[in-house]
Amino acid sequence: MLSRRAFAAGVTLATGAALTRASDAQTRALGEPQRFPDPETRSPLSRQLGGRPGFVTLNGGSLPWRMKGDVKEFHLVAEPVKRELAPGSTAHLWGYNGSSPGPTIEAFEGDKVRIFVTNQLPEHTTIHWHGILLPSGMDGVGGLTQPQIQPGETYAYEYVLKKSGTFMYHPHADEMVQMGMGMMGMFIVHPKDPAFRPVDRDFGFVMANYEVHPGTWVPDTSIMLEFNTWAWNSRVFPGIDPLVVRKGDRVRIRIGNLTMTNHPIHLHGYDFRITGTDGGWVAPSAQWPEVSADIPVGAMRCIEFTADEEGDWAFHCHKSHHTMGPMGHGIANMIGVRQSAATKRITRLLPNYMYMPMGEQGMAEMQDMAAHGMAPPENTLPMMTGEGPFGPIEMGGMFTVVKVRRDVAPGDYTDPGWFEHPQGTVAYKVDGNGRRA
Ligand SMILES: [Cu+2]
Repeated sequence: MLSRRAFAAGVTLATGAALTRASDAQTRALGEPQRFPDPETRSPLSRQLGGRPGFVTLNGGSLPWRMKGDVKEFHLVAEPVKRELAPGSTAHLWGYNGSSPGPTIEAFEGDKVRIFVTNQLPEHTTIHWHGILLPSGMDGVGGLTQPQIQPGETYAYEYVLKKSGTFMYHPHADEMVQMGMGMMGMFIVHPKDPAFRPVDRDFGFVMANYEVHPGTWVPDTSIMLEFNTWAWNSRVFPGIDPLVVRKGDRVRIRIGNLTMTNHPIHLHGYDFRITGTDGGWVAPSAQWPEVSADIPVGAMRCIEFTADEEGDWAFHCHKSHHTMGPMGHGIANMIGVRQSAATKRITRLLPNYMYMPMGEQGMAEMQDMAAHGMAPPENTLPMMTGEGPFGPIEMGGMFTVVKVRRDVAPGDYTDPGWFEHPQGTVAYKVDGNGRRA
């Protein structure tokens, strides 16, 4: 344990100091940790970042810090949280500071940081700082580099941020349960030089998978691969906020993957470059154009583009079952199957059972059912949902919209509503002669 004097002076930073258990006095001195109970996208910490645009955590926010001498102090509290996945469905997760994912940590290259981690979970935990170069004893692997943080204990992690980039934090203790319950967050280290790859808008999210059985609230963490809830910052469509962009802005989107499979994240309307990973920035000569960025498991990708085309641009995982709600998983394939005879027989056998033949002509009727009040089980979202300006959007899971508008003020992230397409720029119905109907 650090001596009180060493702690006050912060002299052990970056000298390979062992991880320390915070004393009661230190923990009391931390004050009440900032909590993020609502799934709203908060304004970036631009003021605290010296006027730079700041990072926008979709449906979340960044953790304010305090200075103690020349050290930036943050306080994370690992604890059970309730997270609305989308209106109509709330999951009982584990997270940090009232939210899953936990608040984003933002700092600068060269900063000395001290991150207090208080464990309010029913079991032990640790935090691993994914991608950050630090002394081995600060790496947060329970049993290997530190004792587990027991319930009620607070530990301090101290290190210098050697390089800028896009990183994550998550437990390295009982991982299948703790990540399967939503414990994760982003860690953004801004370059010291404001002229290094500046952007006007800097968004990000970390992807999680859950298996919340229909009609229940707590994820089943025994699942290996067949999850039914595919989430960005523990939100699913239509609960994921749009990415609001001013026309002409340089835009960066940072995407982390802590699920059990890869996600090809596809943006409509633009080609982009992959400009960074959790290993560092990609040199311009090594970047090639893409419209989908495949994000491997346990990795991050930054994509960048200049928003020169106005519109409502779909932004989603290209695995179609990842853009579906939980009610679409694990059902029989009925496409092309004539079910009327079977329906008659089932109805004769079970006269009091309302048997509904489904899926004969595809599954779009599921969206109609949802729209007409055919409710799925309590706390469970339908397979396809969401209303757009032209009708049902028939999506769920990992889907949202990048909204590019000319009349957005700098620093304004308010949802501008649906795009008003200039006349003559929307696909149109034709008659048998190919003329506009
Ligand atoms: Cu996916």
